[in-house]
Amino acid sequence: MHFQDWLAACVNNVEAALEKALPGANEVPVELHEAMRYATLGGGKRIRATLVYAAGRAALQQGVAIDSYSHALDKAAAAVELIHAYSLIHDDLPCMDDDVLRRGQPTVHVRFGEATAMLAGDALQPLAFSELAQMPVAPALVVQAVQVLGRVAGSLGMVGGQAIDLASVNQTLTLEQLQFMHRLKTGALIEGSVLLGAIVTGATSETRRALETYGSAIGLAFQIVDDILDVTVDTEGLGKTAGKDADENKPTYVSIMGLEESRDFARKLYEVAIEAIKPLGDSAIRLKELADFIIHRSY
Ligand code: GRG
Repeated sequence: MHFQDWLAACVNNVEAALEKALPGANEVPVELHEAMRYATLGGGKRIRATLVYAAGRAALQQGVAIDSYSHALDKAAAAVELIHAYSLIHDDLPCMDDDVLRRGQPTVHVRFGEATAMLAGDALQPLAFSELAQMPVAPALVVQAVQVLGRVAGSLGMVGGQAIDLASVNQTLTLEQLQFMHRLKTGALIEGSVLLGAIVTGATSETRRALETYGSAIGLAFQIVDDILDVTVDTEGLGKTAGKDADENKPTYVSIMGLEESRDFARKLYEVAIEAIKPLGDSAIRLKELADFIIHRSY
């Protein structure tokens, strides 16, 4: 199957899983559920979900069919997208980045009001863990998955990175400080997505270590590419930088390293990621293609 077809199939699968996981739009409290659905089903590249599927495939023991894990992978993929959707809702709030557009549409607080937006984000988070709890795999693997998602989404991961990011407005950061912040804010959930896929299909500890290296490198590369796109591509239509935006006063890779060095750094991280998965051979082909996609994306 060509990469684009595989990607489209992953997106379909996770969107069907999200549709199943989310309460219906007519379920009370209606406005809260509408807001949760609006935030979660309204597009997005679904990179984190596709990393779950790709890592699950790469970690599969020889001779085992991926089909026996597809339901569990759907649930893990939905879980990371639910956490991602909640983080975007909260990140867009007036008390954070105060953005009015996301994925080309009004942000959740603009459409539903601040209180509902906050609650929608709050409600998406436990739903993610509930999805993991329903994965049809050995209970010990469910426990590991819950522990990993808790770690990467919490104060030592994404939320911690966001706290450092907010504190860095109008501050001068060193490259090391910027990197630490992004490893937590953006990188942790991306690395966690890779790990969840690996846990679901029962990766050996050696494979898990390889995938950790891949996930950590590609997670940081994703953020660097994001910073590069912010200055090289007009993303207004995608709502990335629309409206009053605290981002203007935040340090980025491009502001600290310059454009060309940022590109070089992203390429180096790509090479680290590719090197890490080489021992996994053909089973890691989708991870290789996703790394290419992340590095070369234009949106
Ligand atoms: C508020 C708890 C909390 C956390 C927010 C991830 C994050 C932390 C904020 C997102 C803000 C942002 C624009 C970060 C830059 C990198 C990034 C995560 C971009 C958005 O992810 P994509 O490009 O989005 O995967 P799509 O729309 O494709 O899902």
